[in-house]
Amino acid sequence: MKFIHFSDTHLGYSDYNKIDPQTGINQREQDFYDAWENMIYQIKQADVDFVLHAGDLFHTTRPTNRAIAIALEGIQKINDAGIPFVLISGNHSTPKIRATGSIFESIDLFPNVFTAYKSKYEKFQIGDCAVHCIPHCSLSEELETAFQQIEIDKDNRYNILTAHGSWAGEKSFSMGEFNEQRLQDPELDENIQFDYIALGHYHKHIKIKPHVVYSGSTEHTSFNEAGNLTGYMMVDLKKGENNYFETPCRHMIKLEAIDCCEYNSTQIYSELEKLVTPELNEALVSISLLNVQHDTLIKLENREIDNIFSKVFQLKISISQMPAQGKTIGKDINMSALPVEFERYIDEIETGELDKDRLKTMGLMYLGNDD
Ligand SMILES: [Mn+2]
Repeated sequence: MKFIHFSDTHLGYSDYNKIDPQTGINQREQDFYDAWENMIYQIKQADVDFVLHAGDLFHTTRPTNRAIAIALEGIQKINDAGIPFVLISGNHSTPKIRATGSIFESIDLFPNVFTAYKSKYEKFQIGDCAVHCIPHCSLSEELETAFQQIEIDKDNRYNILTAHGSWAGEKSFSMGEFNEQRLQDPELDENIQFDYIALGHYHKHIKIKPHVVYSGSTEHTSFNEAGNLTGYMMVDLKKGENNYFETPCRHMIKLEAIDCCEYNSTQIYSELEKLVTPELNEALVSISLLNVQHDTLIKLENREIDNIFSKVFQLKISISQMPAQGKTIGKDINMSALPVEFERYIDEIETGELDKDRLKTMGLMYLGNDD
């Protein structure tokens, strides 16, 4: 008995305003579709008895028509190949109000597809395997009830659990989302022992125990995930083995922060130039400039920095200013923050008889900058 476990495909996610020249779709949105289509291809190539998706199929509870069409197209391919496909809903795809209905009602119409999305425990029989499902539950009481209903099915050779949420324990598997659910370890009850526990929610692949595994996501939804691999688990129940396989995604790279306390703007540009490598091409890149002096900050040009990183897909830059005298705490400033742009502007213009310093002080006061 072999199966693939994957999760957190977040179809419909989109960000930045770059367009895929071939499809005309937002490029990041397309990246997530590519990752999904690649998974469908991998599943079809692999000789597996079934597939598990551990939640967050879609990025939102009300996905767009396009995200739905792409999801259905993939699911149909697996369905038509005769491979049973189990999907549970995650916190990103569970409506807060039940009357909204769920897209999973439609997905469930495929004969080889089994979905758990009703805020309750469900069990599916696939070959000689019982698949116990805990989807995202809207209420904590529902989650509690779901856990109470878990019972090992002794008539089956294998028992698998799939659940979506952050696994309780010493280490935190939180995504920092307000509606995430905490999963207790059902094996603390000595009558319960699974052959494999397929988890979704945490976007980084991790084995909590040899048989308790987050597959991780197939793309990255935030810079907190920079450097994480993307991929899926191949589980062989008969051999008692499970292995992680990496899949391609758009690279996301967090560069080491630069301490700029002794640099002027030209020196900062040349430090940034040193960081440019071919690895950054078409990647999502983030960089922090620390301790930038106030006068330097005013002179830094977005355009200049963009030119240095002209080959990256998207640059996220965060700048913290050198703490002013008598102050101990620096403050994160966005480069295009209004007060900074305002000061930059005043420096550039001819003010005639007007006092530039007074203009700045008053302007910043009106803009709500208490510096
Ligand atoms: Mn997720």
